[in-house]
Amino acid sequence: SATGAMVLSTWDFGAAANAVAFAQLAKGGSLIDAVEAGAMVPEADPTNHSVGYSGYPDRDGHVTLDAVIMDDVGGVGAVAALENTMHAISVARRVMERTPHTFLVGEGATRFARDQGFPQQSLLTPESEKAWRDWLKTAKYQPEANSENRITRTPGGALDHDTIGLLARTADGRMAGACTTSGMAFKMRGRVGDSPQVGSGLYVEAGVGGATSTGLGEEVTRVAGSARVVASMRGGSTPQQACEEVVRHIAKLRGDAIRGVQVGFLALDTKGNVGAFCLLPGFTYAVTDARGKTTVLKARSLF
Ligand code: SD4
Repeated sequence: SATGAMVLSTWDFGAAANAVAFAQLAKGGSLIDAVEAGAMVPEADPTNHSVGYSGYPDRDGHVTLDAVIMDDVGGVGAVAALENTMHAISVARRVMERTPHTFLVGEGATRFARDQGFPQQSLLTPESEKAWRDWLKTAKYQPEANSENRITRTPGGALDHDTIGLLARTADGRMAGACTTSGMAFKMRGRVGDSPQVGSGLYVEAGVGGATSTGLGEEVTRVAGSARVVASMRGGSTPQQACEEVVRHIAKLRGDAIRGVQVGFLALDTKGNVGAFCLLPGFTYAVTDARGKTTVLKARSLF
C-alpha cells in the first residue's frame, strides 16, 4: 500500500506528473520508478514547451535536454545537452544503472541514448520552430518569469510550461527525486542550466530530505541551491525555513542582478513536511498526500 507515500513537484502541470508517480508507488513500484514515470509526463507533452518533446530550442534551433535522477543511497544519473531523445529522464536513469559514470553530455549523451535503443526523433515541433523563428527577428535573450504556467492560445492551443522537479517519499521516509527540462528558451548552444546538476537542480539525502529548483538556472547553479536547502534541513531547519534561507541568500548575493528574475525551491523532508519559496510571486507546486489527493499551491515569495 502507498499509505504515507508522498509526491511533490513544480508548477501547475506537476499535478499530472504526481498522479502517475503516485500510482507507481501504489502498485509497488520503486521510488526511482515513480519519479521517472512522473517526469516522463511533461516530457511527452507536446503542449509543454520547456520539457522534452516540443521544448523551445536553443538559439541555433536545436532542442537540447537536461535531466537528473537520484535516490538516497548514492545513486545518481544525469544527462545534459541531449538531443533527439524525448525521455531525457530515462536516459539519465540508464546512465545511473548501466555506466560507470554519473553524467554524460552532448554528443556522447546523444550517442549513448541511441545505442541504448531509445527512439530517435526531432524534438522540434512546427509550433516551437515558429516561436524560434519569431524570436530570431529580434534575437533578444530575455528569460520571462513564470512563463511555465502561462497559457498561450496559439492555434494549437499550446500551454507554456517549464522544468519539472519531482520529489517522492515512501511511508518509511525513503526518498528519490528527478528533474528534467529543455532549459531556457533560446539559450546559447552548449548552455547547461541548474536542472541536471546534482546539488543545483536536485538534491536528496537519506535521513534528511530532498530539494529541487526551477527558474533561471544560473542563479541556482551559482550557489548550489538544492544542496544548500538540504544542508539547511540537515542543520535543523524545516523545509520551509530552508527554502526561504536559500532564496534570501541568492537575493542578497545578487542584488540588482536578480530584478525580474524568478527562482523557486521546493523541499520535502523524510517525515513528509513540505516547503516552498521563490523570488517573485507566481511559482506554483503540486502536492500529493498519503491518500493520493493532489493540491496545487502558490509558493510564498520574497518580493
Ligand atoms: C534552467 N531551471 O534550465 C531551468 C529552467 C526552468 O522554469 O526551471 N524554468 O535554467
